Amino acid sequence: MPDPAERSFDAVVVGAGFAGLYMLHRLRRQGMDVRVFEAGGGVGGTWYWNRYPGARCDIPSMEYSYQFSDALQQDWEWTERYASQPEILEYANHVAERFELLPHIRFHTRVTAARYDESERRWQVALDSGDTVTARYLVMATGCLSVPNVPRMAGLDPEADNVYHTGRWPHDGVDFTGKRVAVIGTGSSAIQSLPLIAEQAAQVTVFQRTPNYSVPAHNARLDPDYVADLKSRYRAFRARNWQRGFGADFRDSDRSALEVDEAERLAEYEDRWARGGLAFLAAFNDLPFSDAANATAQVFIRGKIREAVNDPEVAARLIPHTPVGCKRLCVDTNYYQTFNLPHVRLVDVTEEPIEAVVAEGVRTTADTYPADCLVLATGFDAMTGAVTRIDLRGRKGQTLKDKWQAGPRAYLGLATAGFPNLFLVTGPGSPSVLSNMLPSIEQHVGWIADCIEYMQSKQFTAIEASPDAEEAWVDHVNAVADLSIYPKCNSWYLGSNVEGKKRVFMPYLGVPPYLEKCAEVVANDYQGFRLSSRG
Ligand code: N01
Repeated sequence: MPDPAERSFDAVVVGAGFAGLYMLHRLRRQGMDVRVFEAGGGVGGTWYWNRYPGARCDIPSMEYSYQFSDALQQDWEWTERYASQPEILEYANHVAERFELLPHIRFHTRVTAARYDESERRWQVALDSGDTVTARYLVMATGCLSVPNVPRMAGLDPEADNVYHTGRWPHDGVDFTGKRVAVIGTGSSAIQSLPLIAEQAAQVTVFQRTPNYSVPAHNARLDPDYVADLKSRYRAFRARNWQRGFGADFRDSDRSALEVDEAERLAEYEDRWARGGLAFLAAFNDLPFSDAANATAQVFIRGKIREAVNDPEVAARLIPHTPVGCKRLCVDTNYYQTFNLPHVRLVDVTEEPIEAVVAEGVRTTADTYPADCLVLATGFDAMTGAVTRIDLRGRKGQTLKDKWQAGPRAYLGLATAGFPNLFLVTGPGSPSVLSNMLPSIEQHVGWIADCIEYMQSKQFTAIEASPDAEEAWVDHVNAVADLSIYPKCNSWYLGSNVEGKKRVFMPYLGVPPYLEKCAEVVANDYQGFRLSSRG
């Protein structure tokens, strides 16, 4: 990168997923010189990497898209109720081309380190190519679920040709025909991919550590009349829904599960089961907060698992004993039914822990299960992994990894004290994964872009979250989480899926109060932030 103009930017954005693309678009529209660095070979972020069979979104496609351009909203045609990974990736590529973003993105380039230069008030950003660039602002658009969690297992070589992590799936697919496949993990990625892997494979052994609740997707082609109707009022429809967290499909209830009689409660659960999707969780307003209310949903889904799975012993192993929604609820097509197939078996690793991956397959304390290939559906170092793996150093050389050792600390999930001019898109402490990600990304990017515009108009050169505001916000995030069921089981929301990671609830529960707080901060001249113009 010899050209000096290629070394100095107004802003550097890390990641070319939906957050990075829109950040680039917004800042360019504000006349800024921006460069995006992306480790992958194309745009799309999570949808670029997660190409496993059956990968699709669990938010209805009509609400999983940008709202910033009416023309884009009207032009783009989704084909299914839940969009498949290839279609979402096509959409990301379309956006990148349509808004002429590609020339400003450098692919196959990983940001390895970044250091805040206090005298210059600029970030020095190191790339794996060996180059260093500088920028006034550094935006981490690195995604909440982007760093694969690879389990530590004796004999496991994650780079081996016959080992596939769902979050790093080969671009030309994997042919499992006639193969014996071991699948480790039973989260959303396994639940989506297992039925399709089982269609091809000669034998599948699923290694389960914790069972998960899953509701049917009932995916289908979109009815053109339904699409036309929505599009005729799309802007208002989306504007209203994005403030409700998960959108219209969720159909939030204002009733407690405990204030209705059993017949009414069952009818509600049956109706939501029949319609499918995450809306099951919104059947009653106290499912995320009351153990007793949540227990009614648990009993209902356990009954559905027993109905779906022929062998009662297998069904018993597949039945979770955690609150519904405490781990992210899964959405499936024939997941439980797949265990009725004669060539699919379930191994509970709490009964017989995995000892090693061996040449013949997977060895547990009880047996060796033959396998020609291994699917690691073991999830991600969620919410913080992508940020802390970069050697980020703020004021006085403090590293973010050290600062977040005891759990992430961020003000509104947007910024973190000690790291001026660094912004996080959907960082810890924002609703992010507990909302429809696309509108949340748009809200964060809009907030950051407006903030930068404000700084420029007032000739400020640095903005930093104040430690007091940050501490108060982190306390509030934890206090709200403690009122809910979320801390009651181990999940990636708490980082407890990753060995050695501090157990702290990371997202913020509550989209409407979050939006209000963000607006209030701006209305009060960036309350809780320190802005300065020295330098
Ligand atoms: O990851 P996960 P995922 N030995 O962490 C198990 C989104 N997503 O990729 O629960 C044995 O949920 C682990 O066990 P445990 C969505 O938000 C969305 O499936 O930690 N097992 C668990 O069963 C989702 O929630 C979509 O005890 C081990 C599994 O691996 C998130 O991404 C589709 C293990 C990991 O499940 C992550 O989903 C896909 C070990 N050492 C993903 N280590 C949709 O939109 C881990 N496990 C529908």
